[in-house]
Amino acid sequence: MSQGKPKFYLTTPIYYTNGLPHIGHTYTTVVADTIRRYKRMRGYEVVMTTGTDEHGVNVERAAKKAGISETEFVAKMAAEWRALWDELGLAADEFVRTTDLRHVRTVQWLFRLCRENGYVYKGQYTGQYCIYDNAFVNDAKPGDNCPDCGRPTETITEENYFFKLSAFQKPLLDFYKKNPEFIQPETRRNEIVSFVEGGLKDLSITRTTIRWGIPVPGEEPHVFYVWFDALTSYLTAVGGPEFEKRGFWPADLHLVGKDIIRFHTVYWPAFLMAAMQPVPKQVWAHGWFLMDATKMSKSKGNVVLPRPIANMLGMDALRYFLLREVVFGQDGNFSYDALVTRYNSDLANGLGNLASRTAALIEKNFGGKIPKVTERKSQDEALAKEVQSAIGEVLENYENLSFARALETIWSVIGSADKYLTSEQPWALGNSEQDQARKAAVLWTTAELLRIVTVLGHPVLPASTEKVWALLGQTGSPAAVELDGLRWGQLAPGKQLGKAQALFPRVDKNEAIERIEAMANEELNPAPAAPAAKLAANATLGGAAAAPQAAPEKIGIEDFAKVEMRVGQIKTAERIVGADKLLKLTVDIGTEIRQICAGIAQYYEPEKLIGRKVAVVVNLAPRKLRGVESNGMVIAAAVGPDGRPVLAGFPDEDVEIGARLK
Ligand code: ME8
Repeated sequence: MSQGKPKFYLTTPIYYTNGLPHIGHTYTTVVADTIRRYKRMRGYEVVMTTGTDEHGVNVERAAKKAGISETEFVAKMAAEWRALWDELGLAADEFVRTTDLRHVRTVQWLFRLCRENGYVYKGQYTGQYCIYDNAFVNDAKPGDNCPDCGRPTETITEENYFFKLSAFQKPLLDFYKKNPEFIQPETRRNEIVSFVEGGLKDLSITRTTIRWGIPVPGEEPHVFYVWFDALTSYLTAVGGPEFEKRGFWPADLHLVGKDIIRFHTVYWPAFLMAAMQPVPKQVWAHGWFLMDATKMSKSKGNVVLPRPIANMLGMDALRYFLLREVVFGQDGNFSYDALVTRYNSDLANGLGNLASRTAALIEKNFGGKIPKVTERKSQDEALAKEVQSAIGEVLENYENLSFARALETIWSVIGSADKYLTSEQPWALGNSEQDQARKAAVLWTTAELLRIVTVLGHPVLPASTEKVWALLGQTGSPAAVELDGLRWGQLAPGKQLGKAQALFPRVDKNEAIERIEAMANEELNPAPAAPAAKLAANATLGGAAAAPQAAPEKIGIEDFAKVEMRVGQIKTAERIVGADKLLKLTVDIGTEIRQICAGIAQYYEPEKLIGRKVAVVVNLAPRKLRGVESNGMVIAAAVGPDGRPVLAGFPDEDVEIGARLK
């Protein structure tokens, strides 16, 4: 079994259940998943945890709004988070929900220890509280907004249990000094050290104004303050009070966004010191993915969702982009344009092209069997040397969580292989013995390079490297290769290549972006289930064999009446940069002027549309197309096999603008 293997425990934050995962949450989880895979390939027994942070006033409110109990609400949300991570192949070993009984016990245990050791007392607290971030805002006055989210704070006075954080200023500073690796990256470390040097105030860790929380035993109505509860989940995941049995505590690595570093590097070690329990070894705070230079939030309408990207380009493409685009630790901008550009250049033209080209050449020249090398030239040796030294570099970069650099190195090796093929031109060689020998040397060298790239790239590109692995005729999975034993020269000749398969089909940038955005719109503004779909679902539930669908389901007049269509007049029309198919229109619908995007740019000249009367669906939820808000829809017929749009209109009558279509 796994006895004797060194252990490695890493965590993602446990995410709030009042929203669904966006690209920011996906980022941290992708990083954790990549480290998990990498550490396994280096011989570690790894536990990675994630989970959901389910208590607090936000959940109380959201459940009330949804008209269900908190328990039901969080169960639903936790199931959605878990399902999405599964769908995206981000497989944590443990998933902690803060409503789990095992977690409730751990929190109560940790509190008892802190209290027994004299670090907890009862007091009155009055302060400004941000209900959105579940945190008191230090030094805020009534009327102030929350510095994090900008929303108004509320004044709260209540009896709380306090944690004597002030007693930990010196122990924490000593700890940071003795463990310079504890806070990463360096800049964050400096920030935290000066924050702690500035003095620490005691911290309220219970609430009586909130109902939805873990009860403080024997002290009801006190429930735990959200951070005392949430941080403890890291211990829950690996055994709670009995953590010693599993042997994974203290955690090797807490991965967090920079927004929550203080909680992890000040409060958390202090709680553990107070309870006289081991303190984690490292907290790594990465930067934010920004959209249009601001942090994503649903209220700003600028969230990027992971599922549509994974559906369109594959999850590996998203993983690659997130890790390659931004230096780990710094902020970065997310853009669909950059994503698809990288996909086409690095994955389709880079790795994908090298793999299919190499396989096709081996197929053609050696019947699909990896050739045997009989003689080497200096350029073969040079490439071998480059790859061998890249192995060391990549491992070192993974070890330091320098993902972008690890990938840069791997891709520079891919680039060298392309150059090597171009200069050696194995396709131009003939059938003489000498030419055959040269072809064998060149193609073995390229295949060996590809094998090493596949193994090195596996932690980041788990699904597609499995495919390349099979294509190279290798058995098992690259995940089973021990990175420490990876060397140039291990590719055995004579192996039969696997079947060719599309790895990263090239995509048309504009089309791909439009499709991703359409899927994202659908996910953010789901259409209510159509009666037909509901009926079909019922039939299946009833156990009847799925009957072939006959004519489309008829809808009642009341369903039709839900669609509000009006006569509108186009006031302005212009093309949208980067979106060949879309026109941005402003349309007068009688009561207001609306901005509407229409997919008609390839068939209508914008200038000729001005003044034209069109049929408009006016009660469609607003959505963004290629980043441009569209508030309504212009009706067109789809004509011919290409679905050429022909605008519906009113040529014969002088209809009034705003008239309703019935
Ligand atoms: O803070 N860019 O949960 P949360 C990069 N429950 N990462 C981002 C991001 C962005 N734009 N947005 C979110 C909580 N993240 C608490 C944590 S832990 C004991 C309790 C990631 O749902 C990043 O890791 O607000 C950030 O720290 C985390 O999601 C916040 O998730």
